[in-house]
Amino acid sequence: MTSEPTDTIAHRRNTDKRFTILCIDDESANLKVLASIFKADYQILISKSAKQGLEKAIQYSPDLILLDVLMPEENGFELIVKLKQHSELSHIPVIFITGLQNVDDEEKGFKLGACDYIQKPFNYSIVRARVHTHLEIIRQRNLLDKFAHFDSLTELPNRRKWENDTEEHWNLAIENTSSIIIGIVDIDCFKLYNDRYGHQQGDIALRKVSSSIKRVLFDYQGKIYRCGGEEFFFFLPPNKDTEIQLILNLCVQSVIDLAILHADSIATNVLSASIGAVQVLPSTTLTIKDTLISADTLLYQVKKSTRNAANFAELNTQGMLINKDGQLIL
Ligand code: GH3
Ligand code: MG
Ligand code: MG
Repeated sequence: MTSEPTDTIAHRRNTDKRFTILCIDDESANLKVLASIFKADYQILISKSAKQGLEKAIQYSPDLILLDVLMPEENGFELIVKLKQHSELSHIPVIFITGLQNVDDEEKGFKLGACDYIQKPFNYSIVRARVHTHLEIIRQRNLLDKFAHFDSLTELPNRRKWENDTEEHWNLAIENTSSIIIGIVDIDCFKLYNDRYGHQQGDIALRKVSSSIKRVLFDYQGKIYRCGGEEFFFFLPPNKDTEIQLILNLCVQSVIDLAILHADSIATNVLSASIGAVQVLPSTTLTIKDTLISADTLLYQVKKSTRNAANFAELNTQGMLINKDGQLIL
């Protein structure tokens, strides 16, 4: 075992307390060494058995797992199989740390899904360098994921994320026989706003409008996505019709409360937004697309009348829109 190297610039740059490493080893001395190597840089969790390790992985969802191969009861090979089969844990990189010198064991570790294999006794610098390398890959993967799923102007999740999430929500709602609310927000007379105040001011307004609606929806466990230029899709969990209308009115009001002057608006004298939303009981006979078309129909009605308002209705299992008075909307 070599002595701990002095701190280097490269090492300091890699320090990131947001990362959590779970170390699983039946020998306390090994856990102590691993903790001492990483505790200045990362959050460290330790487990003395595979069983406890799995529990901690589920509870804390670490960024990286350092796993001993030889442990009594359940060994590291058995645990990695469970980790890779677990939908919430399978993405977590696992590095085996082992006293086994056998090439076949190393090959087995990789075949089971390990991303690296480090032999004991540890060389501090090598363990540290390898862990840093894997965390750097995770950092870059997270960044790519962020770019792929977030809109840089508003910092809201984007259409791609919406498509992933709606499908998940939709299938879960079918499983639980529970309804969901899907809606569309569209800024009123935004072309006229850009024309009068310039595109740059338009961008600033877009950011303000989206974050004000995001805040309201967040209070009711809702989530908003930027799915077009000045168009946003959102979810809300199921609720009483009167409560939903109230939440949607709060969203509309939150935009008015920003008091962004819009002298050319035909709706009012400040920037405003219109909303169309439907509550639906997802089933195999309806699709997310049908629901969005219905929300768009409701939005279009607002745009044709006052703008600066929210129009809400139920979409029944036959795909018909029914308003709060029980009347069919065409
Ligand atoms: P309506 O009330 O009927 O929705 O009218 P509108 O003018 O808002 O609708 P329209 O679809 O005619 O125009 C949308 C405008 O939104 C046009 C486009 O320049 C503007 N827009 C879209 N994306 C952005 C953006 O990222 N930044 C800015 N500043 N403007 C955008
Ligand atoms: Mg618009
Ligand atoms: Mg539009």
